[in-house]
Amino acid sequence: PAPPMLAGAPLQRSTLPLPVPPGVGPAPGEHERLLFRHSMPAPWCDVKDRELKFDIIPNDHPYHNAKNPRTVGRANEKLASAVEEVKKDGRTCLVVGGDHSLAIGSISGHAKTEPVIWFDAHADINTPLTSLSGNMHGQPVAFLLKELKVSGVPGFEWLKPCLSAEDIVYIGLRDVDDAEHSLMEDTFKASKPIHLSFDVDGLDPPLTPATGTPVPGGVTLREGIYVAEQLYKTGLLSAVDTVEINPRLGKTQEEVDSTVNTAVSIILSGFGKAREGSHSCSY
Ligand code: HAR
Ligand code: MN
Ligand code: MN
Ligand code: MN
Repeated sequence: PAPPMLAGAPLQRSTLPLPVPPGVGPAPGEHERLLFRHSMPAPWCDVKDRELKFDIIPNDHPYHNAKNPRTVGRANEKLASAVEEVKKDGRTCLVVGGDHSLAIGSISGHAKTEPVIWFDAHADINTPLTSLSGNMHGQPVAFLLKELKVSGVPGFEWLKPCLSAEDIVYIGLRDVDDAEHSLMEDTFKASKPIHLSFDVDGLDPPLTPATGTPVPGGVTLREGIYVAEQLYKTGLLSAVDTVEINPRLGKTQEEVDSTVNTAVSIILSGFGKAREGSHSCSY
């Protein structure tokens, strides 16, 4: 479809219902019905709606620290087939959840599995053995990763892990359990040196006014520093560019200073300076 023309389009207040995990909340179909009722038709999209009904499996005892494994596993099996069909039909698939455990089925069904951007405050990489909460929405990445070899979970007999650690990019993490830290250290011990090419205009313009081609709506300083800190912590950062810093373009000394100071704080973070209150462990 042609790209949407959004300029001037009136903003619609979202009235979407809260996400509902499989098997919990509104009766089957109700969630989708609500969503359908409240959604504004997107005129540039040819939308084909479908509804999945999930069974609640009785006596669904925990498997180690994974609660409701059969119910979640079968629901995901169904979801995986549905996503597969949508993709075979040549369509873009939008899954409206539901908690994050649905990524197991959604990503498996997609299965072309190009890189996955996991945008989340959480790493969701606990296994049934490491999870403290028992919540399966804290575990989908572990189920999907070939490296972690999660197996034997009832309800997931159908599942073949389809992701490699190198296929995952995390953005936004800020609540990671200790066990997840170690799993990530072991699993994402990626091998290749990393090159960070950091254009300061990726940041929000007020942070670096002395740059040639500012674009509104950029990354916050906090986010930028976070990225640099995380890359440092991989131990693999082997080259960093910081580019488009142009003091001549500052209209005042203050603009020059803020641009330079911002760039310096990114660089320092990339080379190991931790903010106060940062995690003290080596991850
Ligand atoms: N790490 C915690 C756990 O495993 C919290 C996970 C919370 N996960 C989500 N999805 N809300 O991202 O229980
Ligand atoms: Mn999540
Ligand atoms: Mn989360
Ligand atoms: Mn949390």
